[in-house]
Amino acid sequence: MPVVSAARYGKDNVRVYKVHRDEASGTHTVTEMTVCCLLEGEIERSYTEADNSVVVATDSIKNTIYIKAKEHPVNPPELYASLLGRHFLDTYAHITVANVSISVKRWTRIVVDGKEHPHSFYRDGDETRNVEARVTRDGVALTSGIGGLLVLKSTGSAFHGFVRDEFTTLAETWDRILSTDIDATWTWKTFADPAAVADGVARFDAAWQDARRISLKTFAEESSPSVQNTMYKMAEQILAAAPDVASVTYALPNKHYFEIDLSWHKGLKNTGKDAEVYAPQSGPNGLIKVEVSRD
Ligand code: AZA
Repeated sequence: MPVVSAARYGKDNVRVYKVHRDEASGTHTVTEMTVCCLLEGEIERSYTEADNSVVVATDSIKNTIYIKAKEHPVNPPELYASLLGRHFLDTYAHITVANVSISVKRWTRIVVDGKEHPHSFYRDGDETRNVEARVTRDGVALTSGIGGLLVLKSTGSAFHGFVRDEFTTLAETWDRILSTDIDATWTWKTFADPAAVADGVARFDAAWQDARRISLKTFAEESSPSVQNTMYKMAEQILAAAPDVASVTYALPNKHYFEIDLSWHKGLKNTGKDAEVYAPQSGPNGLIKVEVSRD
């Protein structure tokens, strides 16, 4: 006899923009985010018996995302995700879990003649600030993160001493290009409820800024012996900076730039210390992941 062993449903890709207008200064602050909200609970019979009486329509879930964005601040996204998720538990007795994912885009204020413009912004790269909230009546589990932060260093990276056997063609290198798309997450110790999330809410922006600063500074300044070691050094610094964070993950693609041997053309020197023109690769790429926790 088949059983529904796991089920969740809701609305994905709900795009939301909110403006805050500071009356005194006339300065606007804007937030653009994409929200996914998936519910779990006593909903099996909607799948097995076509009983829609247990279904909060995904259209209603979308409407709720807008209404809660109007009623509450959307910053930090950790708090908005917690309040939004809790609404479904408070409103529908048969819903036991609300999974809320938020991805915030970057609208950075334009500086004109050295002065910050009050209401004009530019899209500052593909980087996003991300939140995953799993809200139950027992607590709020939150994971925050950074995605799509594309970085490159043209030297200061090496990779040698790896296994050499009959499968190996890769040459050891003491100086290579290193490029990756930073995807980092940090998981918070569980909060009792949204009020506990709101209490000390400044921790979320602080951790995001610390994680971003640590990732960029370590990437730039460290003489990297491998992606593995560099990402570990980033993770341990985030754990040190954010005491309420229980674990940190990184997933870093190694975006390869290959040397091109041009010696066939008039003896052009373009390898080793003479390399200047490289071929950026789309794939295959290395993919290195880690989770670092407090012991
Ligand atoms: N880690 C690196 O930093 N570079 C690599 C790897 C690896 O595991 N494999 N090939 N190149």
